[in-house]
Amino acid sequence: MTSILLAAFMLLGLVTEGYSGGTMKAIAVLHPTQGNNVSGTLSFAQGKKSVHITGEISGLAPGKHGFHAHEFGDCSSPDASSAGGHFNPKKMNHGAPEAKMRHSGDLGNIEADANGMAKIDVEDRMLCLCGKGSIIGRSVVVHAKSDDLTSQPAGNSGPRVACGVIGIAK
Ligand SMILES: [Cu+2]
Ligand SMILES: [Zn+2]
Repeated sequence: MTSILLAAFMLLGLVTEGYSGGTMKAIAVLHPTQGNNVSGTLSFAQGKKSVHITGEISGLAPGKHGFHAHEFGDCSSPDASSAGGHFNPKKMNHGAPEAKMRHSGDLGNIEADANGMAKIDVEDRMLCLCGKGSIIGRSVVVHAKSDDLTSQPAGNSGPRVACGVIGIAK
């Protein structure tokens, strides 16, 4: 009897784990590219229909900076070109974060204050930490200039000043 109960609880435990078992949180630690001083940490939390991105990035020039998820989780090259282009699994054109036609990775701009600090608090409905279009193992890149949200293929946002790989978090 006891062993049956135990088995039932174990099964229940497995089932419960299964339900919450998708990756619900992710993190990206951003490091400066060569010649820059931009760094920060971003947290990603999967909601029912969106991903909530929060964090702080410092060492920026005051003003707006292009902010995207890029295809490859590879920040190894000095200019972060190794991260590839914008993450674009749906093969769309570059656009604004609120546009229907956009790269999945198009997160628009972040804005740094006079001290070069940007606080990020973004809810994005196209990104996911799940399935085929997951951004886990991709990267986040911050650019020197603002993303004009229209120029192809990348919003004319200039060189990459910071890059961080998106990994699974607790
Ligand atoms: Cu970018
Ligand atoms: Zn794009």
